Amino acid sequence: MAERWLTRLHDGASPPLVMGILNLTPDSFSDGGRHLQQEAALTQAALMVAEGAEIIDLGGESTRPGALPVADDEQCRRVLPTLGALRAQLPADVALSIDTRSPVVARAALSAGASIINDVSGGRDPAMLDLAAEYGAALVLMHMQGEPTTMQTAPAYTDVVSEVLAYLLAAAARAERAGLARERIVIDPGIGFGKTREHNLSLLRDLPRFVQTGYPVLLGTSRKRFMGAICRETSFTELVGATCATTALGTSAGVRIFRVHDVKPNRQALEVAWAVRG
Ligand code: HH2
Repeated sequence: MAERWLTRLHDGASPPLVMGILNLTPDSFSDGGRHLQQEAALTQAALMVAEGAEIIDLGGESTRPGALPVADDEQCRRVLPTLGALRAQLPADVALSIDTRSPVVARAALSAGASIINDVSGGRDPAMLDLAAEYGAALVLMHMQGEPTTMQTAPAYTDVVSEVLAYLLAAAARAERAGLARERIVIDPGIGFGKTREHNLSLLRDLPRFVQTGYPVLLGTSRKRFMGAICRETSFTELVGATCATTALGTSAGVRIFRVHDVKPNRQALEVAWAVRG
């Protein structure tokens, strides 16, 4: 367990980690098109690291509700040059993560210097699990009901928390059977991925059940629409305070990684919540 972020992830005496979001897409829901020029992407990544992000998560495919899949070669075209430049420029202890459902894209990213695969399909493609094991990469397994194109049409569960938990435990067991070390597996309930507002709130309320699995938990609520509905805010970029509320709650519950667009305010929220937790 050589990497610093991984040691910290499992060190109960260290505060949670921040994963800064770098979407290299024209159409992401809150920051689409903002980092298409490599210069802008590098500047944003450097800012997030200066503000306290230990991980940068690069993505070339939006998975917002209604989004269509993006071909592997197009994802690679969007992500690889910036990933390579970041690996050359950023300190070695800043980890790079690739947000993709494609094992082809993930393999290219690992070869270019990424060490984490963030798979919002939760390892549906067994080749992703084999790939993570082959590279000794960390793997984020996120729960999603359905596909981005249709997932918000009519999400339905009998017991959302139990079903999401069971799905993630089964995915993690498959990853371990594929040969991935347990300490490199991270689970994520997938806030907003095939879930109504009530489903999202139930998952947030029951985060301790995810923490009790023993796998480190990642939470991704940043600027998400269900919070805008709660606080009557229509502009995504105005949801920083709302995101920080969930970061504080998640810290109290034992979440270990927060995937956010706005690093500094979320780091403040988690540090204060961490200090209170004692
Ligand atoms: N949410 C998004 C994308 N990737 N990965 C994980 N592990 N958890 C999440 O909650 C998560 C994720 C969606 O947010 P964003 O990247 O801001 O938007 P888009 O998918 O439109 O690029």
